[in-house]
Amino acid sequence: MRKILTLCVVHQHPRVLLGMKKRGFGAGRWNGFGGKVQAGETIEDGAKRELLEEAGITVNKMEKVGLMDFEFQGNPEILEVHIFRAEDFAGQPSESEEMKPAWYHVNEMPYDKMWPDDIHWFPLFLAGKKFQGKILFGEADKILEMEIKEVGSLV
Ligand code: 6OG
Repeated sequence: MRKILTLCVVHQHPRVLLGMKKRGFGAGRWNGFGGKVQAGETIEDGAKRELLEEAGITVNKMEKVGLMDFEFQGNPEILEVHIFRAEDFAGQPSESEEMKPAWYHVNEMPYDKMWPDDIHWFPLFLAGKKFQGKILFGEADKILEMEIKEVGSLV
């Protein structure tokens, strides 16, 4: 069983826009903005919708830069997360029920308050690379197996 999710990070070098997840899956962690793709929308449109819902900003152009499969031991569901980079946006990032946005300098990423996988792929993201991989998590979201590779293009 696969669940298609989006994750979008606004990158205006040397800063990135992250959001503190206030509730639900990943609550208490900084992350990009995103969520489930709805029936009838493209994955990219889903990412744009989530940016507007969660951060109050509109993005016209984004690029898919990462594709990660996340699996949790004992759970047959695979989270297929499509990771996008956006540079330009319209509007003022603002807090929503789900996320509290903040800018971080790329050298001061709050990795200790992010998903444990992020420290492994964010450097590729920040370097403008494309990447693909899969991670198996165990108890307390500990990484048990990991495979991340840089790729030339993504579908
Ligand atoms: P909702 O269920 O709130 O969307 N997501 C992850 N992000 C990172 N960095 N690492 C993970 O490792 C993740 N698993 C899921 C995808 C969940 C949001 O969280 C992201 C979505 O943006 C396990 O609708």
